[in-house]
Amino acid sequence: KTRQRLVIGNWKMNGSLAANEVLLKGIRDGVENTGAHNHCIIAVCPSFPYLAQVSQVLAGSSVSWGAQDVSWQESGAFTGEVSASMLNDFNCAWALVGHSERRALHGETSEQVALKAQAALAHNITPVVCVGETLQDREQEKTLAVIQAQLAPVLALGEQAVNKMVIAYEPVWAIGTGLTASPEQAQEVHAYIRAQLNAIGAGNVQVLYGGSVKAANAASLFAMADIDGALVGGAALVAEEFLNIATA
Ligand code: G2H
Repeated sequence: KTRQRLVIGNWKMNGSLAANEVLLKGIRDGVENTGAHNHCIIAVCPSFPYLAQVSQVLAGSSVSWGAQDVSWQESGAFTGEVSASMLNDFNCAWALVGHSERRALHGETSEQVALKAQAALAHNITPVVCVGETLQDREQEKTLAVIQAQLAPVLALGEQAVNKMVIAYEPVWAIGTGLTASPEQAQEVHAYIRAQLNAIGAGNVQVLYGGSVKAANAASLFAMADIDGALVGGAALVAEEFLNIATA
């Protein structure tokens, strides 16, 4: 594979100043000691209030950081929202957009997700666009149709934009449940996403897998032709486990 590997920790709504300090130093120092950054790009996405802390602790290290969401608006009367230019102030390299928890719990639509990706790009932040089917979708054999519908407004932004993105495939039934898609199940969807990307001339975009990734299953997932890394939730909250995924 010529595409650079990428492992991103999505901390979700976890952490505290004290706990983050330990975790960040563990990751930062562990990356240097293991040389994990020679294998892949490593990043963490904390909750918004901790971006300042993360940018301080990780400054000058081989670990980058990002946000778990971003507004599609520039500024103004959008209570509770955080803009891409604000993320620039904290040197965020990444912004997750369209995580299934936001789609499910906050009603985010695929059109809104595309707008968020566009807003991130406008501020030189790499959007990590999350897609994935529910268990019901899968049982009704709608997986690929759901992925296609979720990707459509994003792909409509065009080759130039999409080439600056990362896609994350996260089957909803595998998120935080301990259930993981088998490498073959994941690869089938990754290959489909790759074909969609290829069709608009963006075949080299990194496609990450997410959903109960841990050190024990990372290597077999990463061995698949179209899996370029992982978006890691629970296992990203323990430095050693996260590093073992990055070196897998
Ligand atoms: C999927 C993933 C990270 P977890 O949401 O985005 O979380 O690894 O806990 O399933």
